[in-house]
Amino acid sequence: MWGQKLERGSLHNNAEIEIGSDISNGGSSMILFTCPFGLKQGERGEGHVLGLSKGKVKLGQLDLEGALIARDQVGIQDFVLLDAHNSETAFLDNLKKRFTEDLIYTYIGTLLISVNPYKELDIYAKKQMDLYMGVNFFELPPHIYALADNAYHTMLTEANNHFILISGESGAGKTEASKKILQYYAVSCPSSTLLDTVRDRMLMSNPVLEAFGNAKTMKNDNSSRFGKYMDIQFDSQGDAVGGHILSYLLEKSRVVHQNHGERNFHIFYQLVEGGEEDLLRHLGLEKDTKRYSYLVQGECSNVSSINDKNDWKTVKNALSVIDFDANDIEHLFGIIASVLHLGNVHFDGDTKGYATLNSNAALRWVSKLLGVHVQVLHEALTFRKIEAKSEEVLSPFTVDHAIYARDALAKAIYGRAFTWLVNRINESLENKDSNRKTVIGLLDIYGFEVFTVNSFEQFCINYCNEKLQQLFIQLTLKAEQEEYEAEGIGWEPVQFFNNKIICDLVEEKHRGIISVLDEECVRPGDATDLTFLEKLEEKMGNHPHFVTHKLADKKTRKSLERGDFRLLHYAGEVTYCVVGFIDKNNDLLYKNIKAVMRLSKNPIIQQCFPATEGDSRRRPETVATQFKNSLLQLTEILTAKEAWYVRCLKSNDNKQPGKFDEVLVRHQVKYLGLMEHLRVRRAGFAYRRRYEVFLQRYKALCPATWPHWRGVPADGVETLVQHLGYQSDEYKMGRTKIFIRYARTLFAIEDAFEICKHELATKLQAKYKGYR
Ligand code: AOV
Ligand code: MG
Repeated sequence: MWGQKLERGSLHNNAEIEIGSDISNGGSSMILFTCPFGLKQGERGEGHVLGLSKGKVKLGQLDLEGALIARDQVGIQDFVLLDAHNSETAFLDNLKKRFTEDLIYTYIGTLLISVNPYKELDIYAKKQMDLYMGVNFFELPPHIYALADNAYHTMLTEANNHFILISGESGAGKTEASKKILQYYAVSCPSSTLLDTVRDRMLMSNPVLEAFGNAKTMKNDNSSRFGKYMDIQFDSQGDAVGGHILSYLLEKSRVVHQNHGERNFHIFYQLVEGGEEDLLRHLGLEKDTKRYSYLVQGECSNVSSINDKNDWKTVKNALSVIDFDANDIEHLFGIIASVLHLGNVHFDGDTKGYATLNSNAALRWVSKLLGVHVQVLHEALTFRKIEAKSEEVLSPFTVDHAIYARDALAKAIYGRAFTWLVNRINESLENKDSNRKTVIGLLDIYGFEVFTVNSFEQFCINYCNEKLQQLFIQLTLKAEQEEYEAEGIGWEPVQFFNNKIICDLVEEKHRGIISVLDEECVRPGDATDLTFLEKLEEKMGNHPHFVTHKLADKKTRKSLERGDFRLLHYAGEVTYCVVGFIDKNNDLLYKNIKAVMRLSKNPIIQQCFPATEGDSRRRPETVATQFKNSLLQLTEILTAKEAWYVRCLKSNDNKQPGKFDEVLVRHQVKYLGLMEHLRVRRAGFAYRRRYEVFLQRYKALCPATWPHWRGVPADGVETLVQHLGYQSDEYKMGRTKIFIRYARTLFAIEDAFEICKHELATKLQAKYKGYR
């Protein structure tokens, strides 16, 4: 019955509609309908119906397999169906119209657009999950669950790997989207008691990683300060059986410095505000965030949208689900507290300007919590060990140097503890069973961000976003169009802005910004942030996406300082201040400080500073180069999988519920390339399969191709689709593949296939009934 369009009235006005099985009212604000949800048993109704779904419905004299689903009729649910498809204004009107009715999701084919509502919507309950489970993509109103479900079922039928790329700028809703998807899998997939543990752990890994890796920024009260890629592993029955997380470049500098209006990582406030008295006493902490230098710089420890006390309880509970015992927890929080105490270690200058400790109390706590001797620690923070010939000489630090060493240690401890935590979570999610598994990968990274002052961290984050935009372009705009050409399908190319030029500017070997930075980092002598800038000016001088004070024309020059460089990113201009680039890229920790940490009695610190480290004479890779390589690996991981996209849009800059800032949204629609994507989608084909594969799957639907087709597969496919009555605009025959234009055509054939399979099975059962 799928695809039969029952027009308003064709339900026989006043027909009896009886909800047969346990189909509940969708109950959500996004399903606006006159029929038939919302009707109680025996009530009369009428309506506009487009599709059929699970369950049984009795309609007048008709018995239908499936519930009738009325679609929400606010705007257009899929931009592919938008009449004025070339008009950006029409595109925005549609988004806005839907957003105003709390319909935050809209499709472009199978790509999901999500507009951040900045308010809780009642669309994520269990009943909505049930509603979307196993339903064809376009039968229900757009939803993140529909995308999650479709990826899941495709993975099961095709037995291959998938990933969901969630992108959008800071505060657009990526992390929320990724949580919804994870919850969907955890709640909706089949379960067994054993697997329930894995699922709980997967769900609980979120609050833990958010506590340690998210923080309030000017853009987002819960901003991800690390990149996260999570594989959810499924067995062949579709059970979620395990997971694995890869984390990318944590913004460690936040541990020791926060800009005005921003906070340190959530966990510090949670511990201080929420920690039990005994625990705090044990850690030497006072219940007052203002007491800690590392927590007060942003002058905003309290945030109205955040309840640190409650979050503390959630995190503690989550840690226990992930299998942390009391010892682990003691050691982990010992580390967190030690960082706070370290921040309170202050130095004075003696008569020669050398650093001396102005009080020992904070240092004693650090020493106690990390299990290193206080004197050894003291020496490591105020002296540098220099190896001269066979001798070791102690050279005293100036106050600035000592502060630098202290902060470097705090960052190293926190950063390494974070990595340890991710590894530990991975151990608890590991599926030891070697059965064949397929995965769905979820990518949730830090979004593009522009602050008043942008530094090395924003440079890395925005570069990462360039890379993901490039991947999106590669997979959807470039590869798609190239395939039509290769297959000889008549095609009018769609023009788009390719940001490869910016990726190259940043990452190209020997020529890109990262290479120039690395060279300055190893150059002996007088390399500084400013000489780095000069080198950039020499090399990038006339690049269309690069400008500095010196290179700019008169008008632009006014907006640039001497120590700035500006990149014209795909998502807009960002001015970076070079101060700190060399230092942050080197990320050095003095050798003797490392040596001290290796003596630690805290077992987590022991793992974070292994004895083997530092033996190698090779210079460690710089931060930017490591990051670049990890993104390269990520791209490889992703391109080996089938892609799904969630594009998150920020509705306004003030986190205001229900406000749709048209200028802001238009800008995002533009730079994300959504109009170009729509053009390719509309002119293109939703589905393609190699002739052999297509024929093999559907041959039972046509007598001429069943059970064997004795000819060229392409001819078999042609015969098959002719038999099915495909119209000429519905498909095209390429060199090696059939291209099907509409997803609904595909769904119809899939449904027919299911019925056919069922009938065959029934026939076979009937035939062999007597033989059992
Ligand atoms: P992000 O992950 O894209 O930013 P988040 O997912 O953290 O952004 O979303 C920011 C805030 O917007 C959340 O804390 C919620 O208050 C709100 N929000 C987002 N999505 C929804 C939704 N579907 N329903 C209700 N509220 C929502 V960043 O990590 O900063 O790049 O770096
Ligand atoms: Mg996030």
